[in-house]
Amino acid sequence: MCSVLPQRTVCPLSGGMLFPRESTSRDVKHLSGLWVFRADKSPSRSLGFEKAWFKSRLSENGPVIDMPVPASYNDITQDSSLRDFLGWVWYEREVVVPASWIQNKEIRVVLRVGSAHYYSIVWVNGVQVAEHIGGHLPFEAEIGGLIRKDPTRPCRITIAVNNTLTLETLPPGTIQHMDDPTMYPNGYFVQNTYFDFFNYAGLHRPVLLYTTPTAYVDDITVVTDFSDNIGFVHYKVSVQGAITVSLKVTLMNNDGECVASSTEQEGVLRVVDVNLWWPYLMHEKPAYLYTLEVRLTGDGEDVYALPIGIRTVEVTSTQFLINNKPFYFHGVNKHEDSDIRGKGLDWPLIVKDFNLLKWLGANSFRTSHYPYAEEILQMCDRHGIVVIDECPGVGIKDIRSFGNASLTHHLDVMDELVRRDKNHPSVVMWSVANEPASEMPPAELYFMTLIKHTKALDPTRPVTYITNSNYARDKGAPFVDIICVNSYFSWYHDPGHLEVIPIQLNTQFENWYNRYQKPIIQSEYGADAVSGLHSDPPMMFTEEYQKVVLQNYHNVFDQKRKQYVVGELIWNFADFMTAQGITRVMGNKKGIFTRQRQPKAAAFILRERYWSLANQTMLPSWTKYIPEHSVCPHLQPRQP
Ligand code: GCB
Repeated sequence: MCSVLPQRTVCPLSGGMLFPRESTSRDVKHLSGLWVFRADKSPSRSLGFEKAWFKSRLSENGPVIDMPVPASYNDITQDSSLRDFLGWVWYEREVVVPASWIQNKEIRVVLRVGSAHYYSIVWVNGVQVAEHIGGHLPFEAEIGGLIRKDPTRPCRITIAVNNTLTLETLPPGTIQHMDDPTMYPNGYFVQNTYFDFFNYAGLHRPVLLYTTPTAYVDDITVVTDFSDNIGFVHYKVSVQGAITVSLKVTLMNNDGECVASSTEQEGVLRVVDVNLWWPYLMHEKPAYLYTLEVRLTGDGEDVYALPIGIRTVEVTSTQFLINNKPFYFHGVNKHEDSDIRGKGLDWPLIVKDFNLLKWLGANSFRTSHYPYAEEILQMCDRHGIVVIDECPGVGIKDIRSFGNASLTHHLDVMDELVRRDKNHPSVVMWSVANEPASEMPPAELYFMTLIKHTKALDPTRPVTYITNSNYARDKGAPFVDIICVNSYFSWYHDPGHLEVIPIQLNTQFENWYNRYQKPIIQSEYGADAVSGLHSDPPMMFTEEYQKVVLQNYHNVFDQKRKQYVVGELIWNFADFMTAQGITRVMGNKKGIFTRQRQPKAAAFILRERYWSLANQTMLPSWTKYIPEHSVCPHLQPRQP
């Protein structure tokens, strides 16, 4: 058995992106709620800059409306021109900052934006403090100095967000101007995208202020390993603002007891009788988390407590191993998507989705097609849901999106993604793209560079991209650790012909495996079903057809998972919104749940299957577990 991921090194640090947490030395002030909002509907879309809307209150230079944050702005009003708006929108919020933050000059005040889609500029009291490209990752600015300049004023935060995509953004898009006056109104333009979800925009994740002392813990990187019953936590702490660094690192178990400690900035903690982090349904105590507390002393005290899980990930030519045991992905692909909120973070929805995942017996998901909120990954850590973490490299179809500017941005996005998510035990693999035109000649150098770069950032996790191209012409496959393949037999190919699935799926697997000898995940498969539409014999778009597509795929998975298929991820967990088009009926209907999270017939098929798979793949030592969510007596785990 040869491992392709033998190294256990800590990746280099340069500027951290630790999730803001309260501690004895840090405060967090959430700015969720109502913000003031205006879309710049001027023909050039640049009136806001010409009139410097950031210099005074937005309400002083034109009409404003209420806008909830976090949320996409598109579905909040009855105005279709706002739903389909292209260009700059302006958000504003005034905050009263605690006096202690102003008075104590030894405090850093940091403004953090969880996600602003797509391109954004931030001002505080009229002064630009940040600019960020990319819609799915956080960015920050230190604003203490600015707000101390005039402590009597509230702190006015203005954020301008632009959803325009270009051939060099991730995802890419193009703006098309329609100049024929006999066909289109004057100045008419539309945005073309090459991906299948609505390009929701706005402040999608929490915006907040947090404090740290001026000497502070800037970043922590953790890599874990174990041998027999000893766990190893390799860690490295990056400190900023301190002349001399003096710190204490304490690892606590989930009863709060210290199990290892050190005073070094970098080192290895040894954990006797380690509790490993196991995926949901693989072990009777899944998702065990320790807390790594870093306490900086000396120039001032800073405390940061990072939840960590001790686990390993490896890939062989036929298996995916977690803690040296074969792991089979039985899970879903998701979207951040719901009624009214669009892509806005919504706790009721998040908790509901996790309850549904557990009901389903799913042990994993892919963050199709962009990084999800950190809050969601924290839930995965806590519940043992394994994650394939995907960057927003979706819809790379045009040869001009393989140029240097695109690649440079793609590398930057991977830096940001790995920096943000490197310490999550639930994240077991990076996906650098979804269905790029990987048969085009420039794809070879592009993906070689991208994958090598990602592996250098994090040598401990496998790297892949999701393909739907022909196995023989795919240029990037030699560089990935795992083949992830999407296919829609009897849907986009041979529509209506369910009988072709077994032979075509078998051929797909054999071709890919024989050529590359790498494990394979069926990273997407499925069929649209409009909830409540029925026909027997099954016809396309009915619940019965979706169900039978799944069953046909499952029969082949059951043969191939004995060999080299290591996972199956249904497309999709829930129905989701797309751009309007003749193949979409109020969005994509391949969900096994509706957009409102009600099950279609396929959900019950999948639930039976996933619990049955869990029953077959859990660890032999785990014999007394009765799945509390399962109502199917024949799916109980095997007895001793
Ligand atoms: C795919 C894409 C996904 C689409 C799906 C579909 O291959 O990766 O974004 O939504 O097919 O339903 O067409």
